[in-house]
Formats: sequence, C-alpha cells, structure tokens
Amino acid sequence: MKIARSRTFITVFILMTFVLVTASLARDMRQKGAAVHEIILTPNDMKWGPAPDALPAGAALAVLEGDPAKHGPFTMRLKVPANYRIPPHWHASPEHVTVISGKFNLAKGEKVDASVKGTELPQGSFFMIVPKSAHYAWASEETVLQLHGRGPWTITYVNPADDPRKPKK
Ligand SMILES: [Cu+2]
Repeated sequence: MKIARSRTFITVFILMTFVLVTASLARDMRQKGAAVHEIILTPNDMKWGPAPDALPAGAALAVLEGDPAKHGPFTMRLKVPANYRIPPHWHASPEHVTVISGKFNLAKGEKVDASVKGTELPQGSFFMIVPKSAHYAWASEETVLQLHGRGPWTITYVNPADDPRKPKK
C-alpha cells in the first residue's frame, strides 16, 4: 500500500514536470518566432508621413520598426525643417538619438536660455537622455534624426503652454 502510494506520487511528479517543461519550451519557441521578424530597408523603402501632433508642426516621421505608441522596441526617423525648435521637455523612457544628416543642437534645462549655446551635433552624432531629464533642441538646417528605444514613446513639455497638443485658443 505504501509502495503503491509513493509510485502514484512519482507518476504525478513526472507528469507535472513534463507539462511544465513542455509549456516553457512552447513559450520559448513563441518568443523566438516573434524575434525572427526581420526588417531590411533602404532609404527609398521608408514611408514618410506627418510627425505626431505631440511635436511642433513641420516635422515628418518614418517608423522603421515596431510601433512607438505601443509597448516594445521601436526605431523611427524624424525629419525636421530648418529653424525647427523643440521646447523644453522630458521623456518617460530613455531617449536614444542618432543624427543621420544635417545638424542638431541640444541643451539641458527646463528653460530656454539664450546664453546657452548647447551641444552642436553634426551628422553621425549620438545622444542618450535619461528619463525625466529636461532638455530642448533645435536645428538651423533640415536635419534627419533616428530615434530608437522601447515604447510607448512619450513627450512631456515642461511648460504645458509649449505642448502643440493643447487646444488652440
Ligand atoms: Cu527629447
């Protein structure tokens, strides 16, 4: 009787282990399947449209990977015209930016200070800004930036009056 009970226990244990291992293998395969989705784009393949209204008017956006509005990795390009300014703001997630072409200027702080020259970022430059760290930026010529990170991508303006999403009076 005692032997029969321990046999039952061992059988149940083996079955449960089998079920757990199978479930975790299936999960691993699903995750691998999701990562296999490859993207290969030449500049001509990139589809440009207007940038979201969270950014000052005049910029164009091309999403290269993922969906910046959703959870998960994304890569996008932002093309800003000459004399474009992004007022002081911060992001909820780290901001990774590569200057693809043109020239970008970046300054730290919650208020625009005309005496601050900022950092001039020519083509090929890169910067990473930590979450909740206020900064502002401008471009004196047409500039293309590449932003990558983990969504959802958000922007919060230090001065709510600077937010282009605010209802116009
Ligand atoms: Cu920013």
